[in-house]
Amino acid sequence: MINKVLHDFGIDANTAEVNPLQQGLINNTWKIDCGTNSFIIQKINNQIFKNPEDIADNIVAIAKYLAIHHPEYLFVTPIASQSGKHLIQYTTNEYYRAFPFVKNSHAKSVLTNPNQAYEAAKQFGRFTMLLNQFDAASLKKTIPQFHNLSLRYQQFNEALANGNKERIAEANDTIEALKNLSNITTVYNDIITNPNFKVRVTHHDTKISNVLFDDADKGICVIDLDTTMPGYFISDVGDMMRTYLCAVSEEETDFSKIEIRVDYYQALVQGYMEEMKTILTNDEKEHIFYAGTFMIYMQALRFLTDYLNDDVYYGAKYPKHNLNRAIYQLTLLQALLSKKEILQNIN
Ligand code: GN1
Ligand code: MG
Repeated sequence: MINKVLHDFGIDANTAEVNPLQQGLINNTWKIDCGTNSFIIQKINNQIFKNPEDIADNIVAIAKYLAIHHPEYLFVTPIASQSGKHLIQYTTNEYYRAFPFVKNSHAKSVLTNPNQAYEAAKQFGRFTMLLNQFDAASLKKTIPQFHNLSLRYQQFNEALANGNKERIAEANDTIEALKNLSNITTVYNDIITNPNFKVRVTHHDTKISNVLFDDADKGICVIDLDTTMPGYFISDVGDMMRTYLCAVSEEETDFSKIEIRVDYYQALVQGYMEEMKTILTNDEKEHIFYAGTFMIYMQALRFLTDYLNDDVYYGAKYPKHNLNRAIYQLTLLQALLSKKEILQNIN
């Protein structure tokens, strides 16, 4: 299959070296090296992105705007196929696209110093800031209600009512702990009715592997715009907190290793605010710490809901995988909340 895809994007499969990249839980990604040229090929998971054309439309709309208003900004756009398409559909479930590989860049799967948090946060901040005058509401919602915390809480309750009974009993402690934190959802409900919270162009997947770095570890640009759509800044800042502040990955099962690194928090907020401080409203600025609680809580709910629903969304590599992922997020949330006094003064 991949050879056909290469051919359709005008890449010579005979000279190409194809390497799968272990990236993300949803799409499949390959790096293609052809002599001095390299490409990224991705297969879109259209169980989750029900209308992959929407992703391509959003990227084209943003690319056009940036080319006019910020031509100096490096924005990685998909390559057109031989027949001029940015996304090729083969069968009902097979959508592929290609990107040029940015020369002298690398992506990271983990952070090893706070400066990387600063650089990444600056890149995500710059992306939203440069698009401040772009009509965010005109973007297509590639996953409707993606970061709607009320809905995630409701789905959690539905799983408690209709999910796997054995798993519900087994996960009782985690379920109760998450129910006790439902005030995080209450704050979200206030945010969405507050006119001082702006709907902005939001990336919605700000993990470290979605930033390209140069050899000197300076951030170059953001990538993976699949979930870029209208949203609130708390999604992007919060997901950075969720994925940058702890030294061990979300797959860790030794929960005693979960700690919040204050210096990374400081660097993250500094990098983001350097770009965003002039456009964020006061109400938004008062919710920087909240952003972390919001995203970690939502991810805990999503993993646990999936566990109770027999892993239909995320899949599982071993029996308690999604329960462990949920416990990790809950532990991370507790660690974050325990440092609230120190962290909420950083802005
Ligand atoms: C999924 O595929 P990946 O890893 O980029 C998920 C995110 C979750 C993340 C948790 C479309 O992202 O929302 O935060 O897993 N993306 C989708 O690892 O559901
Ligand atoms: Mg992604």
